[in-house]
Amino acid sequence: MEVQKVENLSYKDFMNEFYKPGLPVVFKDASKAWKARDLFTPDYFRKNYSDRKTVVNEKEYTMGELLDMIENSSESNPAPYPCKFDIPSKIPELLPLIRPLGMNYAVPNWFQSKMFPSVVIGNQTELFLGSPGGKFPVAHIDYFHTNAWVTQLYGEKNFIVYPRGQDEFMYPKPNNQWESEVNIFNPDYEKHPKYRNATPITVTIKQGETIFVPWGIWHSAESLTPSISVIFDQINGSNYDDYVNDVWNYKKDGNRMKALAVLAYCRMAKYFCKVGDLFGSVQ
Ligand SMILES: O=C(O)CCC(=O)C(=O)O
Ligand SMILES: [Fe+2]
Repeated sequence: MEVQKVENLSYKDFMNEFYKPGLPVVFKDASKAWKARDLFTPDYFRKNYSDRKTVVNEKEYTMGELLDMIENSSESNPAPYPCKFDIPSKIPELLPLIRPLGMNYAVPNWFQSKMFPSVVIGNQTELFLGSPGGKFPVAHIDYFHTNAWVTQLYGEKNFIVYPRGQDEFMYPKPNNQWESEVNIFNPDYEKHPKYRNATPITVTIKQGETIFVPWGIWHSAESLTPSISVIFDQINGSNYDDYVNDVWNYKKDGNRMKALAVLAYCRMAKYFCKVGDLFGSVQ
């Protein structure tokens, strides 16, 4: 498997060639739907949002502090990665700049439906800041069977994806099946001999490009330069039942009544979202 880069792909061809078979793909031009394209730079965030705060590795930083760290980081001494800001709660001013969120490809997305509040479980719209050598801490499958869309708005990042069917080579953690025990950037083959059979595919996501990471695909990432990305999640009729099942498994051992109420709500919402799809209401 290789990750193709496409341009001017029709929605129909995307659905048939990549979405339905669950293959990752890089769009060279999807982000032209967003005002954020060519606007997001470290200087833009320093000028406008220097005071916004987020927590990285349990420590609170301002955007300005993080940008300083990123500017001064080197491959051998990288700033922490990823530095994430939840866009709706921390920098809501960015929302109009990343509309339509799905760039006319990540549709339908039931997380965008009025049936779901933006804070619903598994739904994230985040700004990621990184610097050269900044590696995602763990190879993983995204929680809750969501599809992920990662748009590189400044700088470059390597994305590492694995073809489906390589779970046994990835050594899922016994206490967390979504995360790999293998340090894929420096594998220990004595400890994880089957990882030799894994076939990681690395693709460089350049400024303006977007990678679609279908649910269930092992992946990780590494920034190559100072880097700004926007990441959001997608659910719809194709992964919704798995999503609901994951939400149930996550919640069932807590407050049982609450978990049952969430389950009932999710099941009911499915029918409203399906009807919405018929009318193309979710963009
Ligand atoms: O762009 C990246 O660093 C990878 C992010 C990712 O895979 C995630 O947040 O789940
Ligand atoms: Fe991920």
